[in-house]
Amino acid sequence: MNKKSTNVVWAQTLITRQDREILNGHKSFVLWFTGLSGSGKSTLAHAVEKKLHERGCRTFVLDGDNVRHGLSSNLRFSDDDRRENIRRIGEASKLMTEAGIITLTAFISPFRADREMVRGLFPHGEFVEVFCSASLEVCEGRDVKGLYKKARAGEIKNYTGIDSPYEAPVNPEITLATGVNSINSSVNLVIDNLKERGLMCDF
Ligand code: ADX
Repeated sequence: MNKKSTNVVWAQTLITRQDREILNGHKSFVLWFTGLSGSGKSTLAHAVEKKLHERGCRTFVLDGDNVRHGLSSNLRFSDDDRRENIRRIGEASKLMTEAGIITLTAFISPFRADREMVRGLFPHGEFVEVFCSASLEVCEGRDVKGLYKKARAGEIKNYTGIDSPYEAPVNPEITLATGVNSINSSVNLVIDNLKERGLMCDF
């Protein structure tokens, strides 16, 4: 990205992120769900959020479909626009974690380099990539929004998995086999993994 802002200085704060984490009683970090459309990203992000919320954590979900109605409403689905979409979400997630919030994001985020760019915004260990692994057949079979059908018919161009690529993570922190596992077992797997990483108090 071309940085165009000049003559700006970083403003110091009196309250630090650590102060906020102590007040909240938990660490803040980002859980970055990635996968094909229909692979279960949103469903799982919201289900994990519910579990964390019930246990007293401060959380927020940034969801692809919602963000594209506002923050990214001027972007389409070209490679460049997807990159800019992910950059914005990455920066928004960083602000939210600075505010002490456990941030869950649900975007296809199809390009490895873009996800790595976001990872680079965070201190080591605070970007947790969650790969929702389901085959195109499974996702297309679900076709909750009817968009795969439209893409096959040529009514939507650059549809991920059809005529635009999805680059699976090479070494994600968590892989969820969302084509076969139940929502509940995937949620438990995420929570257990977070405990192992020391990202949660032991409830
Ligand atoms: S991303 O590639 O930039 O990460 P994002 O997660 O924001 O995508 O948006 C994906 C959602 O937009 C899909 O779930 C689908 O509902 C809708 N969509 C519309 N057009 C496309 C397209 N060409 N490719 C993928 N998703 C699309």
